Amino acid sequence: MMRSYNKRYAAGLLIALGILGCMGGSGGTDGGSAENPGYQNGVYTGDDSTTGTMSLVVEQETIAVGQKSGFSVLVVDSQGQPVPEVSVVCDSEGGVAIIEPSSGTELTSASGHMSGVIGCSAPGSFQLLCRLGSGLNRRRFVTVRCTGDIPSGFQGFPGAGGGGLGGGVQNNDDGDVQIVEAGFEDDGSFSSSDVPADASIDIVQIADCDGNASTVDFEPFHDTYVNLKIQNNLPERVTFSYLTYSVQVTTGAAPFESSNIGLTRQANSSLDANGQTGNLILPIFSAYGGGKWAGDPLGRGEQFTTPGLRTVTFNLVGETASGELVNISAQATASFSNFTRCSSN
Ligand SMILES: [Ca+2]
Ligand SMILES: [Ca+2]
Repeated sequence: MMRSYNKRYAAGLLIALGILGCMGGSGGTDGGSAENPGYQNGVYTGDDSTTGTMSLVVEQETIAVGQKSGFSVLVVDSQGQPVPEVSVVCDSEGGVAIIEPSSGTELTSASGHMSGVIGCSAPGSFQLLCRLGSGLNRRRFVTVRCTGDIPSGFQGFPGAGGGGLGGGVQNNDDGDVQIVEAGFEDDGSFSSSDVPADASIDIVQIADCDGNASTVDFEPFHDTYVNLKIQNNLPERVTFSYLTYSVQVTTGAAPFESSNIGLTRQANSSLDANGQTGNLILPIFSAYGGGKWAGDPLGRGEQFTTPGLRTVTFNLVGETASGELVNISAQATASFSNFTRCSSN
């Protein structure tokens, strides 16, 4: 007998903008200037070379289907001051509607805020994403859990926007074995077993961080790992044997399908019965030749060459102590770009 469990988790992935900053170039800042590096002629032009911060907060991250919640975005510059009149663009997966602003776009107020209202139109876990307009590379994700059944007669939220991030497959909350969180480790640090909130995947290694050819200072650049938090609600032990993933590396091409990534050497590949949770951390993308690759750079691999948001689908296979197949899946979206992780030394 074969039993298949399927749960998609739209991971709640946040981008910690403040850590991306790198004061690149030689002598670009003199340290004594009152000029904020995020501004030019008084206009905010913050980018990856400055350390402005954007935050996204949803008043209620768990919302009953048919109900609404407020959300707000705050944009501050590298000195912690609010940034007014900057364009914020928000979008969502299909089960979350953006009721206000229905266009998804609004300017920040004098206090650096943009606020709005979302509503749940279907049960499941769905991402809300807000980014800065004007080509500023700032994005934040929040996962919204929509609970309960669709109320009879509920017609959705007429006139609302959102839904542009894609389908957002509905939850299967009765899944006996499930992936409850999914995220990425891309900066080489595995400081905790928590699924990281940072969804930034660096695809270009800078060869000379300080711009001085006489010193050797490559940008820190690491393989990318997935971090899956898994829960086993069955009354028997589950042991996982391999993971596969698929991701569209090249726009317009077929998605890259990985080989089986074995778990046999992973100490944590088994979960005890009755609710035990654990994290699986496995390498998925390789740092090679200054670039980032899905699969094997020297074999069947494909390099990420264009920046953008990509959703990675994971499939985890194992079996129960009594020999039943367990097959669970999850998706997580990340921003792939040439992030700057040079340290200012
Ligand atoms: Ca150098
Ligand atoms: Ca980089």
